[in-house]
Formats: sequence, structure tokens, C-alpha cells
Amino acid sequence: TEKFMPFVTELDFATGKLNPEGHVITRNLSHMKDMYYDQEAVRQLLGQNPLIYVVYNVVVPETAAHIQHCVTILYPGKVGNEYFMTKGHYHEVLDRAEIYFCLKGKGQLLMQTQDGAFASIDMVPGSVAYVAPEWAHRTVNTGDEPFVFFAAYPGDAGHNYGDIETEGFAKLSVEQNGEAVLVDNPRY
Ligand code: PAN
Ligand code: ZN
Repeated sequence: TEKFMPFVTELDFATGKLNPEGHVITRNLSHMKDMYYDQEAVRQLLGQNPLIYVVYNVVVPETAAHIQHCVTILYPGKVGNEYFMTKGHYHEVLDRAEIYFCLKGKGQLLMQTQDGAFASIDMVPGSVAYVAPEWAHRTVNTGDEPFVFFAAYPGDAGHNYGDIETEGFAKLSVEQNGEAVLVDNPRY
């Protein structure tokens, strides 16, 4: 069999972009409108349909032998008083862990398990967070500049968005008096 050859991707620290860009995923509000709590605020913002995040994925085979890696640029903003966030997911192969390394901006990493545990980690440049096996994960931009983080995870992990689409996360990250606070999700 052919050897898979080593290669390098350049990450621009100023923007978070990868070169080559790889597989690019963009998420606007319309891609995740049901995930925000304040549906009236969603309706008001949908005309403008803001870009919420972009993911640059280095393309490698999706097998256990490989390590998927990517950069997420999560833009600042709010829907009502809820901060812009990623969709969030469990890995399709539930016990596949992940590392998140914050490069720029600030945010929160929200995590939960199927048996009801919840955890959150504040991320600033230099924070290296370990998403342990079996934890769903979502990031939130609590700052006023792009929140940029690098991620690496097993090649066969896959993404399960369905469970989060139906259940949401146990906590919402909202601005209260200029501060980011976690509140119980009334719909959870
Ligand atoms: C990350 C996420 C990325 C976007 O690379 O996929 O930040 O978030 P969603 O996938 O939840 O939309 C990761 O956790 N990969 O496994
Ligand atoms: Zn993941």
C-alpha cells in the first residue's frame, strides 16, 4: 500500500485562517436558528442572517489511524442576550476525545454528558482544553473580537448533531449587566 505522506498547513495567527484552506464550513444564523432561545430576536436578525462561524478543516482520511485537525473562527455577537455559539455535538463514535487550543479572543467551552453532567471551561489564548470521551461540546464567543481555536481529534470520531438539535444544552451563555453568565436552559 502507498504511504500517506507527511505535510504541513500554515495557520495565520492574525486571522486564524489555514493555508491551504482545506474543507471550509460556514455557519450563518439560518443554519442554526432553532438553537437560540430568543426566537423573536432570531426573527429580527434573520433578514441580515449574520455569519456566526467558519471552520477550516485539514482534509485527512476519516479513520482511527489519522488525526483530524481544524481551526474555528467564531465571530462576536448575540442573538437577544445569548452569545454567538457553535451548534455543538457529541462525536458519532461517542468515546472519541478532542483537544481545543485557544489562539485568539475569549470564550467558553460548554460540555455535557448523556447522563446529565455539565462542565464549562473559560478559554483565553493559551488555554488547552481537553474534551474528555463521551462529552458533547459547544463553544461560545463571550468577547468582542473573533474567538479562534485549533482542534484535533481522532479521524474516525464523526459528528452527531441530532441529539443537541433536539435537546439543546443544559445551560445558556448570556450577557447580564455586561458579564457572561450561564443560566439554566428553560427548554432543556
Ligand atoms: C470542532 C467543531 C467546530 C464547529 O472542530 O466541529 O468548532 O462546531 P460544530 O461542529 O459543533 O458546528 C469539533 O469539535 N470537531 O470535532
Ligand atoms: Zn468535536
